[in-house]
Amino acid sequence: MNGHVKITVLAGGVGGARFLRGLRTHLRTRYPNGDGGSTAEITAVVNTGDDMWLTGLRVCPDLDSIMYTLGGANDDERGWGRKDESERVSAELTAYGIGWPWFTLGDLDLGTHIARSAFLRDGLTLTEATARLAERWNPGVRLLPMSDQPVETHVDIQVDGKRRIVHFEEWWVKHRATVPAQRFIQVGVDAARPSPAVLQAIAQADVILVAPSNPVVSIGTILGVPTLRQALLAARAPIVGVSPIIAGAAVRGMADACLTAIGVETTAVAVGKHYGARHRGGILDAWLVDETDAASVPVLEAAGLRAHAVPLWMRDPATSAQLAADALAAAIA
Ligand code: FO1
Repeated sequence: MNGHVKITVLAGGVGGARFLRGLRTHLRTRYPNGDGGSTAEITAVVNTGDDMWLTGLRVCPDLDSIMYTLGGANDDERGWGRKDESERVSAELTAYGIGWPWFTLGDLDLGTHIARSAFLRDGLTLTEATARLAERWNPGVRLLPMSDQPVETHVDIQVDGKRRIVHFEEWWVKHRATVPAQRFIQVGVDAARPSPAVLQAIAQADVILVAPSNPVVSIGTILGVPTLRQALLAARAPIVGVSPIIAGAAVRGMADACLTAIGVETTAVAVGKHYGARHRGGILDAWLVDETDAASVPVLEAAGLRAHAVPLWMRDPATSAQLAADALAAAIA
């Protein structure tokens, strides 16, 4: 591929952010532009199903995870939010009894939510607001919300003997996904459409990657936006996915709780089959599994998926970059 290779990545929060950081590192060495950057163009199509209005502000967890991580401002230990954070305003909000006391909006993080909400109130789309915020962080990746229309993941749970439908973050953070999710509801999804920028990023990509994000509430939510799946099927680019499950365990978060809720086994094979081979109505041309799952390669091949067993653990920027290189290699294999 010539200099201006275009890579489009479907991504959720933390797993997506690390994968994008590795891809950026790899492309800076593979397609250097002479001053530390890359001639390659990376576009992330990001899940907005975790978003919510909280204390009057629009909060976009996955967009912010990726923006902070690529901007070098994320808290790597906690896995979300800003490093060097403080919580003075959050304590005031709790004192006033507003917001979610179990969902902390840090002082620095609130700067992002206030700025985003101001842009939205000025009439900018979420795509435009995201671009304005990202300018400051110079992430080296174009961040696109999957849609400019709001889509919120809500979860139907049974807690204290009562059936309730709660926002995803309540299930995920307050309950730590320990109460079984009966089903996920994508509020607003019928009225949502991929933005023109998203459709263009899919159509013009040389390679499309599915990051090792939560296959249900991140990648699944993106694929649930009407007409987005069709755009993937029509794309000329090969589509390569990276398993978020290694040796039968979720790498991060509680993806297993989500997979169980939709009746999918927590294995690299089951998730690969869940996404499906593109020539059989699914979205993948190739699927990367960890070396510990190498025995599953023939099973995946039998399901019509080209499969590659490579190291999937993203321990540090170097291993993340190698994973990105392996994913691109699988695209042109
Ligand atoms: N995760 C937590 O475990 N506890 C929190 O208090 C929390 C606050 C929070 C605030 C803003 C934000 O963008 C993300 C936040 N997260 C928190 C992480 C969030 O649950 C995840 O980023 C994703 O939604 C799931 O991947």
